[in-house]
Amino acid sequence: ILIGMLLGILIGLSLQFILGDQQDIVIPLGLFDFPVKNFFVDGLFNIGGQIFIASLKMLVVPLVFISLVCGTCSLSDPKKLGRLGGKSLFLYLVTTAIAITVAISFALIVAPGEGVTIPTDASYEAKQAPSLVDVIIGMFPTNPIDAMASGNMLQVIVFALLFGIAMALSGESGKRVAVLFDDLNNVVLKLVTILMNLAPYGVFCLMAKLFTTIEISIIKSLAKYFCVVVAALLFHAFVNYSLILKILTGLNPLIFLKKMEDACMFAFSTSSSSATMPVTLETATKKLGAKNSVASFTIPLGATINMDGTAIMQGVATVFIAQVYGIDLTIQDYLMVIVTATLASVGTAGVPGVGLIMLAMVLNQVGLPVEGIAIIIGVDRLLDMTRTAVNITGDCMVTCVVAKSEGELNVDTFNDPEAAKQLE
Ligand code: DAS
Repeated sequence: ILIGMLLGILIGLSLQFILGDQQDIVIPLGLFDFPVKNFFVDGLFNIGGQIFIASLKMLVVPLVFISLVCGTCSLSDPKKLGRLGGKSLFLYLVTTAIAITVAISFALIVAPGEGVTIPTDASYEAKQAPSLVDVIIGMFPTNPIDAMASGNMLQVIVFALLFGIAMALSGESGKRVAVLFDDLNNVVLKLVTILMNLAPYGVFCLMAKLFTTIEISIIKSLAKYFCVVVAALLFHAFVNYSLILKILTGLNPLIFLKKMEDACMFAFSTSSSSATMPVTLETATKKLGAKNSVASFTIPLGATINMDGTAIMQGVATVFIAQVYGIDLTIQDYLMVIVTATLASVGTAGVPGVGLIMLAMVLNQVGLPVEGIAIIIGVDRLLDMTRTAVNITGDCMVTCVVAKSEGELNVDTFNDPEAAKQLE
């Protein structure tokens, strides 16, 4: 997968360099002219990349529903579900608050917005995100089939939990259905493994297309902003997660980070926590040793509401935009940013392009001009890839902490470097 990704980036950048300002390279072949970019980038790479993402997203709803039903009905004590929910929600919110605090601190130290001129055409139409109340009410599906068809993950999670609890309380019938769901879970996990074989090619196509077309030059004008976000992301993933994991579980953070490699490459290539979820779930159970009864709940929940990487972008972007517009924010404003961004990650669960929608909410909260988003949107695509990798790493870290605290993590599997190597 790593080779596929690097090769794709290399080919994409080379094509971009060869193309220069031309729209396409045409090779005359006598009978017809062969359009290189059109055929490879808009054709082959585009089709390959979209099919790969579609194949991952195709798995998300069946995998989450079946594994969560299996996980929930296997919980011997339904009260345990309350503990799992409480612990994971608490940890998800705390790590997001830590993330944005780190981001604001880094941005205040480096001051990336100083001296950046406001482009005259800065305009950005903020899409409205649902309110927290709407999200909480909206978590309960009126039609579970519609929730699955539309990929409303919070509703799928709630229905799966309720169905699993009902199965656990249904005596013999519940036991018979549980056997069926266990078999279904094995089949869907086999499908995930089959699709992993596509990964190197799919990742190659996604990277080749992206790096042929992405505006690398824009990074220069926003270099400080870009570097501060990446530095905060790396700090949060390598330092904060390592400290929390070590302190709360005693597990070796280096082993954890090494085992997160594949899932992070998927997240980086797809820029989507939900598309990466099948790989994240496999990583949490097969590589990190968390039992399905925990991971089947914490991973889908995390992919939906836990976005530390996104919160980091929001923290830096808020300080950056305030500096560009010469607006001084008070300590109260920054505390408001931390609370708003932390709660917004729940409020914008699973919304596409969630990072910028949440950022508009945060900027509004502290009276900053939302059109400031237009200044940073040019580098957002590259940052989205990196922060999505941090988002899913946070999901797995919390899963390890919750599983370990419930005695549902197999430490031998966690420490075994060979565990699930075949997942690649
Ligand atoms: N791409 C989002 C995700 O899937 C993150 C973001 O938009 O910031 O996690």
